[in-house]
Amino acid sequence: MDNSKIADCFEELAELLEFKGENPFRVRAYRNGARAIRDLDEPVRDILADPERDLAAVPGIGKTLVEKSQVLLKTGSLPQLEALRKEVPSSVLAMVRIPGVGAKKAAQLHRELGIDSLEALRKACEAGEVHKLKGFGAKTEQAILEGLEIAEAADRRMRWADADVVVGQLREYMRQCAAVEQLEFAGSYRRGRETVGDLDMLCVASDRDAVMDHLQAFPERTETILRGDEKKTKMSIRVGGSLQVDLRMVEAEEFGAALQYFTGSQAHNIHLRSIARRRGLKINEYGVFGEDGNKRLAGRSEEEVYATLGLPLFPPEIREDRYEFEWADQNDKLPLLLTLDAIRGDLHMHTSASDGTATIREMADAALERGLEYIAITDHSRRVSMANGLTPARLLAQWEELEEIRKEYRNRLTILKGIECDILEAGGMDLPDEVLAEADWVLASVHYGQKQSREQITERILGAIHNPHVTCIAHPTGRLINRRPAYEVEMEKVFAAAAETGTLLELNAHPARLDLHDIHCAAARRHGIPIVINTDAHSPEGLDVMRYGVLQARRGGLTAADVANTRPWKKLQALIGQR
Ligand code: DGT
Ligand code: CA
Ligand code: CA
Ligand code: ZN
Repeated sequence: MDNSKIADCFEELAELLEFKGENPFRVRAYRNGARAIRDLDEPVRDILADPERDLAAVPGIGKTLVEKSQVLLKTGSLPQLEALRKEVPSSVLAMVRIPGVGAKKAAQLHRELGIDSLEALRKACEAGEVHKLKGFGAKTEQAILEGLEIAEAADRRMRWADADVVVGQLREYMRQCAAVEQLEFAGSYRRGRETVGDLDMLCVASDRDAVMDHLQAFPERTETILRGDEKKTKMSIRVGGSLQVDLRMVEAEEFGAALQYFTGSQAHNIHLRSIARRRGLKINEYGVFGEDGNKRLAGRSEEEVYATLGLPLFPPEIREDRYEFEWADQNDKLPLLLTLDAIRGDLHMHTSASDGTATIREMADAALERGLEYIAITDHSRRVSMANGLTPARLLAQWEELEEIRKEYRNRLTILKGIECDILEAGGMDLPDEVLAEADWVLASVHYGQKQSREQITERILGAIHNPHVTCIAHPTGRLINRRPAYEVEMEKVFAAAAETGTLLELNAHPARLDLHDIHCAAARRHGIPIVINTDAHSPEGLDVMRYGVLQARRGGLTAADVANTRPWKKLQALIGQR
């Protein structure tokens, strides 16, 4: 059993216990433990097997989790988990994931209406049975219906970062097949879309049967949906019980055309076809052809396919027919999109002072290892009591400690005094202005009252933007991909106020958040608002999610100049100083 499977078990345990109404701190302990194990860079098995080492010394992992990990490794299951699974069927648990339901309401729906699946819940809502329950109402019923859409979409589409794990395994595995000559993943995965419906794998091979046999033996394969027609061009399998992978076999001289076609998007392809037609050419997955349809003018490489149409090689991330063709029209060269190596700092991370697992020094060392020049320590403020948020006194004490640590890192890493300060439900900041005034970097964020009305939540966020001590709004819309919708905040007003006051907006790089999303990034760019891409790390390894943020920023058409934390800290400080 590998780390991610162990983490899955603890995550599920947390969910089941939450459903049962268990103590929230215990639930949180399992969640934190799951996260810590997922982030470990060596197998739990190895740590446990080494008598010199202590798994409980890993922050976030307590004694109970160590014992349960031992049981999992030895027996492959947990009696407590098995019992809970019997008690709470997974179809019932699926309700917990619906925004607007949560553990308590799900339990009530199950108990009082006997609802045991998403489908049954939809029917009950549509029949108007749900709003009659105590504690529910017409508004809740409506929210559940909307939440159902998200829950059902989550069944169909996987987050990019999860699909990327499968891609990594498949790349490694397919490399072991001698018949493979060229292999690439196309589709929404290659475009870096935040969720992926299925994977599209293209392959040039000396022996198609050998490649298909090899794929058939992929250890994570759970089903073969289809295998080969006469021409042996297609195969589809399912991996891990959920993600479909389509394999397409192509010839080397059409590889570029196929890669272009299957990368899409469909809208991009349709636009491309109309450009080809205007030039008297034909384009399809086999190549670019003259009008008579016989002579292949391009096909081997994508670059050649685009060049034949008089177009640049568009980065896959912007092939959505949003602005790429306009860009190509207006510029000799496309703007260079942001790359990971341009990021110099990370301005959102937590330590063990709130709900992180590591100390300031450990986070600083991890940042140095990743080549960063500066970081901000931004623990939660007191309102987030579940995460042990900081009171003014504790924050000031942290900053005193930080002054000392700074000296050790001088000339190597700039460590900023920061805070992730909650925007209170009634409006206003969770910490007094005179405390915020002492910070180098103030993130403001909403964690409570996320379901407030459009007016209320927009007013709250605008209030934070107008607070002169607030430098940046963290995860501005609050959405969790496949999990929770955005606040009803009016983003146009947020953009206008941010542009007016010089407040920065975050692109939170956590793969479940990616907030702001690509379209909002493009809008911020139009408003001239610098974006800050942050990891929101809760552990040293949490700093590695930066790449997901960069991918989303590229989809939004952002260049290094549009992203504030590509600047050295002194320049970024000057930018903030203008507000
Ligand atoms: P997904 O899988 O839903 O996340 O999204 P995609 O974009 O990967 O879509 P998929 O897997 O259905 O097809 C891969 C690409 O193949 C798609 O982006 C564009 C191309 N394609 C598929 N069907 C059509 C079509 O009917 N017309 C055109 N022009 N292109 C298509
Ligand atoms: Ca696809
Ligand atoms: Ca597909
Ligand atoms: Zn945070």
